[in-house]
Amino acid sequence: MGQWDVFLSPYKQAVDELKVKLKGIRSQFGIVNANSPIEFVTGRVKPLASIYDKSLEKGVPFEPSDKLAEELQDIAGLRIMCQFVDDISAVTELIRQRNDMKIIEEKDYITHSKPSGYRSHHMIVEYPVETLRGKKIVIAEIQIRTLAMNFWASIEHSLNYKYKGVFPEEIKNRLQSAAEAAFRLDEEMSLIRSEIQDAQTYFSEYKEDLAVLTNNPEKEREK
Ligand code: 0O2
Ligand code: 0O2
Repeated sequence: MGQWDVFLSPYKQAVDELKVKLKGIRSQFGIVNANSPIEFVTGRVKPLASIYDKSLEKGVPFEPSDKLAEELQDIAGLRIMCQFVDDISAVTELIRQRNDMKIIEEKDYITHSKPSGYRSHHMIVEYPVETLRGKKIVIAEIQIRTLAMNFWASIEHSLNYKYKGVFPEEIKNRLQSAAEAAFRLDEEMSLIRSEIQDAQTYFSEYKEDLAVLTNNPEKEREK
């Protein structure tokens, strides 16, 4: 195993464990027939090429070290997608109440969006993983955002990669107006939130009833 593999292995473990735990929140809402504030969860260990880019940006030597672990807080990254803006504070509250991770910083890019137009709530947490050499505390970044915020951020991220952060004026303006459109979409959806949630509850119950009728107990639990 190379030095990087050894360095990154607790991060991989943290991402795997946190993904299961955060997806678990969604399942628990399903079991009690409540609308989950979590739509879906993704996670990744930052690829080495991105670690390299970020270490250059931050002026930290590109080597597996405590310094790098301290400076790059998103080597382990989790992303929680929500349907509605209000779900974001519900999710952050659920995370604040947990005993299995310690929040060390929060960044509210929703009240104060970034100049690019980026919106999201970030939580930097310390999460302990058990390794062969004992307990290791890993720093992880949890990004919480709506589906609309996620759509904008994914598109902007790919364009950023192409233009290396220096966008032509035309693209920059388009991205700004797309960010405003995503903001308005979130607002519009919030206004019909209860209508949407009623429909979703109705559909879940319908699926459950149908599962009972067709005698498929496995499907009955799938919510
Ligand atoms: P399902 O039932 O397929 O939705 P892995 O690392 O491969 O073991 P995972 O979770 O499969 O773990 O991969 P990843 O990339 O971390 O997370 C992807 C999850 O997000 C998958 O769910 C995708 O289905 C889900 N996902 C991605 N985009 C969307 C989206 O736009 N809407 C919804 N609802 N889900 C999305 P699962 O966990 O595989 O389950
Ligand atoms: P990836 O994996 O490519 O997404 P700081 O040290 O606080 O000054 P830092 O460490 O860059 O700044 O943290 P920040 O800005 O709070 O969060 C960084 C991550 O948030 C990024 O990770 C993105 O995932 C996301 N992000 C922040 N700003 C933007 C933005 O303008 N557009 C998009 N699309 N995403 C953004 P990376 O490093 O890009 O890694």
